Amino acid sequence: RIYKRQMMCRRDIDILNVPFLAIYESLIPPEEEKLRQKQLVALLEKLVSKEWPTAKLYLYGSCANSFGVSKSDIDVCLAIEEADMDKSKIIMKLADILQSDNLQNVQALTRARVPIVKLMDPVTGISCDICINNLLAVVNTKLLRDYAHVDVRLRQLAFIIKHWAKSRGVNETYHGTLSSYAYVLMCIHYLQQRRPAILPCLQEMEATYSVTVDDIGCAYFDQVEKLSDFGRHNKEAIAQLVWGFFYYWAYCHDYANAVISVRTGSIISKREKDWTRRIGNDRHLICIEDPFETSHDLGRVVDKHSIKVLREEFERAADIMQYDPNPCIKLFEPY
Ligand code: 3AT
Ligand code: MG
Repeated sequence: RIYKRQMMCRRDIDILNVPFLAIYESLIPPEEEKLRQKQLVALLEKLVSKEWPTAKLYLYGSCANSFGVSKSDIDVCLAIEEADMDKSKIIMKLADILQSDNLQNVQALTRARVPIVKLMDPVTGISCDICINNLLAVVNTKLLRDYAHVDVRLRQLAFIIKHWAKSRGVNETYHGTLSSYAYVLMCIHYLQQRRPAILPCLQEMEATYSVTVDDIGCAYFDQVEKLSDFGRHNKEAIAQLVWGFFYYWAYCHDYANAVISVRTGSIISKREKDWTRRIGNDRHLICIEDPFETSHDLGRVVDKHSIKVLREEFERAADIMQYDPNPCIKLFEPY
């Protein structure tokens, strides 16, 4: 299946920038929404600090990585040093504290893979998940946000790809498809390997930011304001990039042997990572290396059935981009 089809010249591709940019713009959260999120976080901070004065709250995920579309839930991490208390006890206690205030539907999910408190702000309708000490997620959130500041085309592409994935039902890890986080990494990788490159590899550059979280060293160049003209030699615009992205995942990626690695800015081999066979539930049918937790394959949720669904969706999207006179409608058609 690899290299099955030539990516044909589509002379009208640049006409499609207008509708794609319009979709991108329509997904950007309005300032007012951002303000309400901040107010909710300020309220949570006030309540938490009464019980744990030294604890800190961090936003992570799409509300902080700049890939959040309008009306997203917010993800919050409570950083707390309570050596004598296990996570589920902290979760129960946190739920207790929040319950007593004006918040609605406060639920402690202590048995989930990642224990969280879920709640909703009745004023704004914003839903919020709070986890404990998941600081790697806070750091990978910063990495994604820093990449977004290098070139605006990343944010445009990732919004379109996330919107497509949600419309087509392939953004559901519990059904064996990929997380939003995985899709954003796929976009970063795609823009790193364009020639000329649109994004650099920040982790291969001299580190200006360095932290150790859960014994994992996280270091990279984060002075991204100095890189604002990095991609200037590449003139590809959004429609071309969307097309190229789908074409890459439909017809160019070597699923049998390749791992995409934002950390190195390149492809590495499955053999090198020992991801060639199934271990437990990890099948490694599509391999996306986490930039910091390098033993973690974000494609591990994908199974024999869902890999087929995913690849068919990539092919469908690539073919629509190639042949459909008005791809913006069909591409996002609900599945
Ligand atoms: P949505 O807009 O909510 O769909 P999101 O960016 O919030 O997108 P997720 O809900 O998938 O993305 O995940 C929230 C954050 O949690 C994103 C990332 O910082 C972290 N995260 C998610 N999945 C993983 C993972 N498998 N490994 C490490 N960090 C992860
Ligand atoms: Mg989220």
